[in-house]
Amino acid sequence: LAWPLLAHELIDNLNFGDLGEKRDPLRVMIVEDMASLAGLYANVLNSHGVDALQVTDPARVLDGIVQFRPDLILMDMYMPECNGMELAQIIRQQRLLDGIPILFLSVEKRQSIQLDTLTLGIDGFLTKPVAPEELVVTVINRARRYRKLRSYMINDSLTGLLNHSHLYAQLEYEVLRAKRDQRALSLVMLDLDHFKTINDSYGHPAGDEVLVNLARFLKERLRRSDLISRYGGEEFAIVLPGTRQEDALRIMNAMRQAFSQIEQRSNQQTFHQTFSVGISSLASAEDTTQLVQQADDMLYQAKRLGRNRVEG
Ligand code: GH3
Ligand code: MG
Ligand code: MG
Ligand code: MG
Ligand code: MG
Repeated sequence: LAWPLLAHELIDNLNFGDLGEKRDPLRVMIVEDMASLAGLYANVLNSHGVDALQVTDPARVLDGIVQFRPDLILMDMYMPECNGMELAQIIRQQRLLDGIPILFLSVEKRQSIQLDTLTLGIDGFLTKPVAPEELVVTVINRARRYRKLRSYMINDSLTGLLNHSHLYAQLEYEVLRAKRDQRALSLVMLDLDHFKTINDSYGHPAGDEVLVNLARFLKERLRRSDLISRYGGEEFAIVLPGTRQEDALRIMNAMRQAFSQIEQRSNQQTFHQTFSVGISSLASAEDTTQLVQQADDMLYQAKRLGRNRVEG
């Protein structure tokens, strides 16, 4: 199968819409049982700078979404093992995937059926055979809009880390997955020590800068699969999938020590900032609620025992 690539001016312009996409290309998941068709869509999207993941097994869709973090899902409506409508409804029920655009691609031409799918929360309908220009323009526009909105929904505006509510939704998902796969998982609660005095001594903007520095420090040192969030004002939560309690303790102790040695700067003055950490792990917690409670308790313990320490 080959698709003629038409060098349409409009489509070429789409490629330069957003420089950020050069570093972090838009991601589209293609759910289509016919591998040759999926490959065709993937090729045309790839040639316009879009990263496309082909999924032919519907059972792999949910995990695939969480790992690949698509900006849009392009889905076949009729697949032998699974009805696209049912799959779309399952996706719509996941809080973690709130608002992700789902476009159907189908030979279905009956308007009444297309309307039914829209009523059930599908964002749009492309009728096969679709012109490559229509596919590219529709997909890129939708994906781009969702990426922008999603960032407002899930990220903290000061640090760019995940916000509290998204971290919690992710944590619930990761806990279920870790239990299913019998894998380890640790949760870290981190709180800056005597942070109020930093604001009082150097001013609120200096405090903000410490928060941004810590966020960068955490991002640099942790793995891509770790979930880092600003959980509250000067409190951070980190989910370490696949990490056992003793390893989490070792990792966080090394980070605590390294961070405490960094010279923080504000105008002409320099100072040091420390943090305290509480850690819990799935080995000793039943569910998300217990995990959070135990990490909180351990953080409280770390504060009580003098701060600048890790407990778990
Ligand atoms: P402890 O070691 O017990 O945690 O002491 P603390 O001073 O860090 O804790 P406390 O809860 O008393 O005060 C937290 C401070 O964090 C107070 C608040 O002004 C500051 N804070 C919270 N959010 C922000 C923020 O976004 N920017 C700045 N600059 N400060 C913040
Ligand atoms: Mg099909
Ligand atoms: Mg406090
Ligand atoms: Mg504090
Ligand atoms: Mg606090």
